[in-house]
Amino acid sequence: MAKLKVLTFPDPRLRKVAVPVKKFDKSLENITSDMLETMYAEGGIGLAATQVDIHERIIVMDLSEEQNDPKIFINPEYKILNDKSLLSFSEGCLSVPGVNEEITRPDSIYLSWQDIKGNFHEAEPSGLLTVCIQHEIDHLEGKLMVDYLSPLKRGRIRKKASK
Ligand code: GNR
Ligand code: NI
Repeated sequence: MAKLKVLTFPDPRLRKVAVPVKKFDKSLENITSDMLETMYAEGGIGLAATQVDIHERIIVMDLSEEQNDPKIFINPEYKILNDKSLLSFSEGCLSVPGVNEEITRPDSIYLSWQDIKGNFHEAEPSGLLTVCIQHEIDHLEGKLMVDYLSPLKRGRIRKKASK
């Protein structure tokens, strides 16, 4: 196991689009294990591979209070079921340290993914999981929470980060 370095905004590597995982092998197990170690060490509730400069469609998450319920999502995809059902949540990001901003996202989604063995799963999540999975899938698409903010706010955050 190894703790990995988390890239921070405005690092251009955070803008890369991740490719699907094709091989469900020991190397994938090692990556997810390192990602979980990194997420726990940094105090995050989720982490996308993009954030540790691995550009494959891998997400780890732990939404439990005790931080003892690790979840792995490989090749996750979602569809918005009802674009009128929205949820506002104060989001933070390990790649945008020190920033917490209210972001509004669709609350009603259909989610599919593969597990570490390559088996397929689907769910209709609600609450924090819908917020977090959309935040993480954004990372895999090279998108960051700052992209939802006004250009003025984004500029201020960039300025602060470059000091
Ligand atoms: O630790 C994190 N907390 C969080 C809070 C609200 C919405 C999303 C998140 S994810 C974030 C960790 C992170 O940056 N994942 O990409
Ligand atoms: Ni993030």
